[in-house]
Amino acid sequence: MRLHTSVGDGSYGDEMRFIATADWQLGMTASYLTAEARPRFAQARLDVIRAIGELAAERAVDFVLVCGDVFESNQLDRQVVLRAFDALRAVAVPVYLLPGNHDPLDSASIYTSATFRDRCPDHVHVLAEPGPVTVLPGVEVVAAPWSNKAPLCDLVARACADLGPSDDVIRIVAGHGVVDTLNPDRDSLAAISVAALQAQVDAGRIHMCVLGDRHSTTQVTERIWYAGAPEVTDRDETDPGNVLVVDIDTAQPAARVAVERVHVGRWEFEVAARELGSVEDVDALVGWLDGHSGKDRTAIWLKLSGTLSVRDKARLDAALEEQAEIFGSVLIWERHYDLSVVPDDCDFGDLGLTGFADDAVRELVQMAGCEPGGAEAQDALGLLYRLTEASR
Ligand SMILES: [Mn+2]
Repeated sequence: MRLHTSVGDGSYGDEMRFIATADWQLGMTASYLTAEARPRFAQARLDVIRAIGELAAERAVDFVLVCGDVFESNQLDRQVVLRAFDALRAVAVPVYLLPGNHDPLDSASIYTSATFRDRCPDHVHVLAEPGPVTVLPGVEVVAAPWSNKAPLCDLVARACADLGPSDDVIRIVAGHGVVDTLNPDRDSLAAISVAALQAQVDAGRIHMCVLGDRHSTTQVTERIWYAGAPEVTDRDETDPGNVLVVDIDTAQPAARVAVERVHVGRWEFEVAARELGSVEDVDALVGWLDGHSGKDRTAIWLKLSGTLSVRDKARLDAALEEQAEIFGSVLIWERHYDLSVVPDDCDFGDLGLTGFADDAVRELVQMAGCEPGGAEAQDALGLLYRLTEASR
């Protein structure tokens, strides 16, 4: 074991240290990003492995533990696996991979594919068997791998079932799945019982439990944590982009565990709700987008409501189209869209329309206030406005 002598007042002894992470979801596709941004986002998921390697060196950790969903699925191009291995070579310490619900150890597992078997670097290990495995002298990881997509029991409880006293060993549980205290479906057979796990902690049989599945870093109890995804995967995540650096006092593992969350992710997914009622509101939204840092690594979902004139809506559409070229993506979230376009007298009065075009505008203005067809008429007015303005 590599021992870390603490600095400061020396009130605790030597330590073992590891990085806890999960849910790398390598190979995931992101259809909501622009075509240009998608490969950059995929690359970011690999780059974060290198960032973890740098952090591992900086903090002199003993190993890296990845608690499930390393891969988005068991059916991925060999390119994803080969690139993952290339990135993993930048991690100088042993790396332990736990199969999760996306990458279970079933008959079609990516972990048993020819590419994986033939090309896996020597320092990368798959936690294929449930139960304890010695990762360092005096340190065990108690693994709870998924062997299929629909387990019929609490895999973590099962992996811990036969643990004896931990007199001379530090034990870290590696699991994946939803804990019962956070699961709306409490009757789910596979839910991880927090009470059962905490009882193992209280009995001193385990000293830390790291879980995957929840992509937001979450502390469940003092020693039960979801590491979270090191790079964001979904707009509903509250605290993604982190890994955990875990210190355990080797002399008194039951006495002290220190968990530090370290941000390593570079992408940001953001949801913004705006009520728009004037050109000033439109300009404020555009100004907010303009001032955003890291646009090329940011995806924005807009929840828009309110009422705009045709002219102001056209200004908004043009600005959002432009911003969408710069950001990873700028999307209007359809399910939360409640923006009405109400033609006012100024909208078309200045454009000098005559004849057929003028008739069309009058007809669309009438339709815009009615159902069905109101929304389509509003869109058509906006388009007509922008085309007319552009051709002037
Ligand atoms: Mn996951």
